[in-house]
Amino acid sequence: MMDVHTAEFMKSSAHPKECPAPDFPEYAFIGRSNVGKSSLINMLAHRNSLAKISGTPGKTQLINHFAIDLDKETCWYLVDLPGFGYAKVSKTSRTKWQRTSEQFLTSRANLMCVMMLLDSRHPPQKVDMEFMAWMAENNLPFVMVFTKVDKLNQTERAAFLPHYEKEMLKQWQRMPPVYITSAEKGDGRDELLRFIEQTNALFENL
Ligand SMILES: Nc1nc2c(ncn2[C@@H]2O[C@H](COP(=O)(O)OP(=O)(O)OP(=O)(O)O)[C@@H](O)[C@H]2O)c(=O)[nH]1
Ligand SMILES: [Mg+2]
Repeated sequence: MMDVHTAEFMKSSAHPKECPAPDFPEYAFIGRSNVGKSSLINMLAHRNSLAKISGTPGKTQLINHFAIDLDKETCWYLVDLPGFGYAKVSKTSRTKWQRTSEQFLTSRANLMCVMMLLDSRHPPQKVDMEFMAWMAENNLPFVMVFTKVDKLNQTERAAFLPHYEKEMLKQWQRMPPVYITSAEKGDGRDELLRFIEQTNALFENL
Protein backbone atom coordinates (compact mmCIF):
# COMPACT_ATOMS: atom_id res chain seq x y z
CA MET A 1 0.00 0.00 0.00
CA MET A 2 0.99 3.60 -0.57
CA ASP A 3 2.73 5.32 2.31
CA VAL A 4 3.99 8.81 2.89
CA HIS A 5 7.69 9.25 2.22
CA THR A 6 8.11 13.00 2.48
CA ALA A 7 5.72 15.64 3.75
CA GLU A 8 6.36 19.34 3.65
CA PHE A 9 4.59 22.60 4.22
CA MET A 10 4.09 24.37 0.87
CA LYS A 11 2.16 27.57 1.38
CA SER A 12 -0.32 29.53 3.45
CA SER A 13 -2.82 31.46 1.36
CA ALA A 14 -5.32 34.08 2.46
CA HIS A 15 -7.24 33.72 -0.78
CA PRO A 16 -7.86 30.86 -3.26
CA LYS A 17 -6.09 32.91 -5.97
CA GLU A 18 -2.83 32.68 -4.04
CA CYS A 19 -2.90 28.89 -3.73
CA PRO A 20 -0.35 26.62 -5.45
CA ALA A 21 -1.06 25.74 -9.08
CA PRO A 22 -3.56 22.87 -9.33
CA ASP A 23 -0.92 20.47 -10.60
CA PHE A 24 -1.52 17.57 -8.25
CA PRO A 25 -4.56 15.86 -6.75
CA GLU A 26 -5.62 17.46 -3.49
CA TYR A 27 -7.79 16.69 -0.46
CA ALA A 28 -9.28 19.45 1.66
CA PHE A 29 -9.92 18.96 5.36
CA ILE A 30 -12.91 20.87 6.64
CA GLY A 31 -14.92 20.93 9.82
CA ARG A 32 -15.67 22.92 12.90
CA SER A 33 -12.85 24.43 14.90
CA ASN A 34 -11.19 21.94 17.22
CA VAL A 35 -12.63 18.91 15.39
CA GLY A 36 -9.09 17.68 14.70
CA LYS A 37 -8.28 18.72 11.11
CA SER A 38 -4.65 19.62 11.74
CA SER A 39 -4.15 16.56 13.96
CA LEU A 40 -5.50 14.23 11.29
CA ILE A 41 -3.24 15.76 8.65
CA ASN A 42 -0.25 15.14 10.91
CA MET A 43 -1.42 11.60 11.60
CA LEU A 44 -1.78 10.80 7.87
CA ALA A 45 1.60 12.36 7.11
CA HIS A 46 3.24 10.64 10.09
CA ARG A 47 4.59 13.99 11.25
CA ASN A 48 4.16 15.44 14.71
CA SER A 49 3.98 19.08 13.84
CA LEU A 50 3.50 19.54 10.12
CA ALA A 51 0.15 21.27 10.67
CA LYS A 52 -0.09 23.48 13.76
CA ILE A 53 -2.26 22.08 16.51
CA SER A 54 -3.53 24.10 19.39
CA GLY A 55 -5.77 23.88 22.38
CA THR A 56 -7.15 27.21 21.22
CA PRO A 57 -9.85 26.75 18.59
CA GLY A 58 -9.55 28.96 15.54
CA LYS A 59 -5.81 28.39 15.16
CA THR A 60 -5.88 27.68 11.42
CA GLN A 61 -6.99 30.89 9.71
CA LEU A 62 -5.40 30.48 6.30
CA ILE A 63 -5.58 27.89 3.54
CA ASN A 64 -2.54 25.72 4.24
CA HIS A 65 -1.13 23.44 1.55
CA PHE A 66 1.07 20.49 2.46
CA ALA A 67 2.80 18.46 -0.23
CA ILE A 68 3.20 14.72 0.13
CA ASP A 69 6.03 13.09 -1.84
CA LEU A 70 6.76 16.26 -3.79
CA ASP A 71 9.81 14.67 -5.43
CA LYS A 72 7.73 11.84 -6.87
CA GLU A 73 5.31 11.58 -9.76
CA THR A 74 2.71 10.48 -7.23
CA CYS A 75 2.73 13.82 -5.39
CA TRP A 76 -0.51 14.95 -3.76
CA TYR A 77 -1.68 17.80 -1.53
CA LEU A 78 -3.35 17.92 1.84
CA VAL A 79 -5.15 21.18 2.50
CA ASP A 80 -5.90 22.41 6.00
CA LEU A 81 -8.80 24.86 5.88
CA PRO A 82 -9.95 27.30 8.56
CA GLY A 83 -12.45 25.78 10.96
CA PHE A 84 -15.97 27.12 10.92
CA GLY A 85 -18.55 27.78 13.54
CA TYR A 86 -16.38 28.74 16.44
CA ALA A 87 -18.45 31.02 18.64
CA LYS A 88 -15.64 33.03 20.22
CA VAL A 89 -14.43 34.68 17.03
CA SER A 90 -16.50 37.59 15.82
CA LYS A 91 -19.36 36.86 13.49
CA THR A 92 -17.82 38.95 10.72
CA SER A 93 -14.55 37.11 10.70
CA ARG A 94 -16.37 33.79 10.98
CA THR A 95 -18.31 34.43 7.79
CA LYS A 96 -15.16 35.68 6.07
CA TRP A 97 -13.44 32.36 6.86
CA GLN A 98 -16.38 30.40 5.64
CA ARG A 99 -16.54 32.41 2.44
CA THR A 100 -12.83 31.84 1.83
CA SER A 101 -13.26 28.11 2.31
CA GLU A 102 -16.30 27.99 0.06
CA GLN A 103 -14.53 29.95 -2.68
CA PHE A 104 -11.58 27.64 -2.38
CA LEU A 105 -13.69 24.47 -2.56
CA THR A 106 -15.58 25.61 -5.65
CA SER A 107 -12.55 26.88 -7.56
CA ARG A 108 -9.98 24.06 -7.45
CA ALA A 109 -9.89 21.85 -10.55
CA ASN A 110 -7.60 19.40 -8.75
CA LEU A 111 -9.80 18.94 -5.67
CA MET A 112 -10.47 15.19 -5.57
CA CYS A 113 -12.48 14.99 -2.39
CA VAL A 114 -13.41 16.98 0.70
CA MET A 115 -12.74 15.31 4.02
CA MET A 116 -15.68 16.41 6.17
CA LEU A 117 -14.51 16.02 9.75
CA LEU A 118 -17.04 15.33 12.50
CA ASP A 119 -16.32 14.87 16.19
CA SER A 120 -17.53 11.36 17.04
CA ARG A 121 -18.44 12.54 20.57
CA HIS A 122 -21.03 15.05 19.41
CA PRO A 123 -24.52 14.45 18.03
CA PRO A 124 -25.18 15.80 14.51
CA GLN A 125 -24.73 19.58 14.50
CA LYS A 126 -26.83 21.93 12.41
CA VAL A 127 -23.81 23.74 10.98
CA ASP A 128 -22.30 20.44 9.80
CA MET A 129 -25.54 19.22 8.26
CA GLU A 130 -25.91 22.54 6.45
CA PHE A 131 -22.37 22.42 5.19
CA MET A 132 -22.81 18.91 3.80
CA ALA A 133 -26.02 20.03 2.08
CA TRP A 134 -24.10 22.96 0.59
CA MET A 135 -21.43 20.57 -0.75
CA ALA A 136 -24.09 18.37 -2.33
CA GLU A 137 -25.70 21.40 -4.01
CA ASN A 138 -22.32 22.30 -5.42
CA ASN A 139 -21.53 18.76 -6.58
CA LEU A 140 -18.50 18.53 -4.34
CA PRO A 141 -17.51 14.95 -3.58
CA PHE A 142 -16.93 14.39 0.12
CA VAL A 143 -16.47 11.64 2.67
CA MET A 144 -17.38 11.80 6.35
CA VAL A 145 -14.43 11.40 8.67
CA PHE A 146 -15.28 10.88 12.33
CA THR A 147 -12.52 12.02 14.68
CA LYS A 148 -11.33 11.35 18.24
CA VAL A 149 -12.81 7.84 18.56
CA ASP A 150 -10.18 7.10 21.20
CA LYS A 151 -12.25 9.33 23.50
CA LEU A 152 -15.29 7.02 23.27
CA ASN A 153 -15.99 4.04 25.48
CA GLN A 154 -17.17 0.79 23.90
CA THR A 155 -20.86 1.58 24.21
CA GLU A 156 -20.45 5.04 22.70
CA ARG A 157 -18.29 3.65 19.95
CA ALA A 158 -20.99 1.21 18.91
CA ALA A 159 -23.73 3.83 19.05
CA PHE A 160 -22.43 7.04 17.46
CA LEU A 161 -22.53 5.98 13.81
CA PRO A 162 -26.04 4.44 13.75
CA HIS A 163 -27.22 7.57 15.56
CA TYR A 164 -25.62 9.87 12.99
CA GLU A 165 -26.87 7.75 10.11
CA LYS A 166 -30.42 7.98 11.38
CA GLU A 167 -30.20 11.79 11.37
CA MET A 168 -28.54 11.90 7.93
CA LEU A 169 -31.11 9.64 6.31
CA LYS A 170 -33.83 12.14 7.18
CA GLN A 171 -32.23 14.40 4.54
CA TRP A 172 -30.11 12.10 2.40
CA GLN A 173 -30.98 9.12 0.25
CA ARG A 174 -27.89 7.29 1.35
CA MET A 175 -24.83 7.78 3.53
CA PRO A 176 -21.64 9.14 2.01
CA PRO A 177 -18.54 6.98 2.61
CA VAL A 178 -17.53 6.98 6.29
CA TYR A 179 -14.08 6.79 7.90
CA ILE A 180 -13.57 6.39 11.62
CA THR A 181 -10.34 7.85 12.95
CA SER A 182 -8.18 8.67 15.93
CA ALA A 183 -5.24 10.98 15.36
CA GLU A 184 -4.05 9.91 18.79
CA LYS A 185 -4.02 6.16 18.11
CA GLY A 186 -3.72 6.04 14.33
CA ASP A 187 -7.11 4.42 13.73
CA GLY A 188 -8.34 4.82 10.17
CA ARG A 189 -4.97 5.82 8.71
CA ASP A 190 -4.60 2.78 6.42
CA GLU A 191 -8.18 3.10 5.22
CA LEU A 192 -7.85 6.80 4.41
CA LEU A 193 -4.50 6.36 2.67
CA ARG A 194 -5.94 3.52 0.60
CA PHE A 195 -8.87 5.74 -0.39
CA ILE A 196 -6.48 8.56 -1.32
CA GLU A 197 -4.29 6.22 -3.33
CA GLN A 198 -7.27 4.93 -5.31
CA THR A 199 -8.61 8.44 -5.84
CA ASN A 200 -5.21 9.85 -6.88
CA ALA A 201 -5.24 7.33 -9.73
CA LEU A 202 -8.28 9.12 -11.20
CA PHE A 203 -6.50 12.49 -11.38
CA GLU A 204 -4.85 11.95 -14.77
CA ASN A 205 -8.25 11.45 -16.32
CA LEU A 206 -9.81 14.68 -15.05
N1 LIG B 1 -7.80 12.36 22.08
C1 LIG B 1 -7.72 12.91 20.88
N2 LIG B 1 -7.54 14.25 20.77
C2 LIG B 1 -7.49 14.80 19.53
C3 LIG B 1 -7.61 14.01 18.36
N3 LIG B 1 -7.54 14.83 17.29
C4 LIG B 1 -7.35 16.08 17.77
N4 LIG B 1 -7.33 16.08 19.12
C5 LIG B 1 -7.15 17.26 20.00
O1 LIG B 1 -8.16 18.20 19.71
C6 LIG B 1 -7.64 19.54 19.77
C7 LIG B 1 -7.87 20.26 18.45
O2 LIG B 1 -7.12 19.61 17.43
P1 LIG B 1 -6.70 20.38 16.08
O3 LIG B 1 -6.10 19.35 15.20
O4 LIG B 1 -5.89 21.58 16.38
O5 LIG B 1 -8.14 20.82 15.54
P2 LIG B 1 -8.48 21.72 14.26
O6 LIG B 1 -9.72 21.17 13.67
O7 LIG B 1 -7.30 21.79 13.36
O8 LIG B 1 -8.79 23.14 14.92
P3 LIG B 1 -8.75 24.60 14.22
O9 LIG B 1 -7.45 24.74 13.51
O10 LIG B 1 -8.91 25.52 15.38
O11 LIG B 1 -9.93 24.69 13.31
C8 LIG B 1 -6.17 19.39 20.15
O12 LIG B 1 -6.06 19.55 21.54
C9 LIG B 1 -5.83 17.98 19.73
O13 LIG B 1 -4.78 17.41 20.46
C10 LIG B 1 -7.81 12.58 18.52
O14 LIG B 1 -7.93 11.81 17.56
N5 LIG B 1 -7.85 12.11 19.79
MG1 LIG C 1 -6.21 23.41 12.65
